[in-house]
Amino acid sequence: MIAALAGGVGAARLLRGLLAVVPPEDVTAIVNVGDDMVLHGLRISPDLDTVTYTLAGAVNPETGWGLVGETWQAMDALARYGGQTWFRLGDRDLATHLYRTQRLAEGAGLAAVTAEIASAWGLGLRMLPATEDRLETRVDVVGEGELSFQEYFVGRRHAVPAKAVRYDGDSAARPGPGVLDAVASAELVVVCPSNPVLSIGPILAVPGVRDAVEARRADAVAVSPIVAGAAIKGPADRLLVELGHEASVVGVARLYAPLAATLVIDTADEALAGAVEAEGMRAVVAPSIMHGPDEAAALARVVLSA
Ligand code: FO1
Repeated sequence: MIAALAGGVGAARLLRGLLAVVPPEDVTAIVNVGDDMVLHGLRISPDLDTVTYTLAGAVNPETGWGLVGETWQAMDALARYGGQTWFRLGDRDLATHLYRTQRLAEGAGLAAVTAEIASAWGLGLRMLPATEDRLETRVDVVGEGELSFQEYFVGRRHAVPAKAVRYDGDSAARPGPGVLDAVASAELVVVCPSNPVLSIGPILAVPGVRDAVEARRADAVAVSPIVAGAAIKGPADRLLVELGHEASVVGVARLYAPLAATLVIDTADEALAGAVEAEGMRAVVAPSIMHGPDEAAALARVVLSA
């Protein structure tokens, strides 16, 4: 079994590649919930939904989130009242949040509800929330103070400088059902190409998870989310610099060396392979930008053979 630490878009694309080369039931995705939010009274889990929709082939390919071919009647009707339409919830996407909210209100756990939603989309992999407890990524923005993740990411289009990130609730959060077992029993642990601070960080911040992953270091492979000093999508490069790290595969290696023995870096960073190895990780050089399913499957094969 492969246990993959996953955030949003980049992770979903690699997972799609993994599912093309191994049986889905051999894959367990441990997914970030630090982006989760309650809005309109609804429980919204963006990374769980991005993984679900992408693997179901239903994600909006332009944005990497939400459903393809969406309509926006509810948002338009909400605008009439001056309601909150800054966070775009399509009409069919709303059904996911309505269902999740209702099931949680009935006492179901987020892991159980996630499994019901994944099954309804015909997915065979296991998707585990990193925790079922409250854990909220918060970004301290220069001149504005602390924002919730979505206020930073969507509200400000992450175009504001961050001076700190914290994971509110982390000390009290417990690993979600199956998380520690999956990491301990996996043949391979994969750190997907997600934002190290905003997506992988909140997973590792759950007490017990970082230790569990570090214990599997020899069987862990990370894929760099930074290529030629830039993030493929999102603010990872700028944020790393703002927080005092280096926005390069070497900077990623400094963060990931305790977690994984191997770092997959893009061919554009081949010249930095030696510097990555100087940080204590084995560097594997391979094309790592996944425009489509074929490239995702090829990268998955590299990860599996690394
Ligand atoms: N991202 C945006 O940039 N704008 C949005 O209006 C937006 C709405 C949205 C609704 C549901 C959902 O699951 C994700 C949504 N996202 C939106 C993406 C989301 O902010 C990010 O996917 C993650 O939280 C970061 O990976």
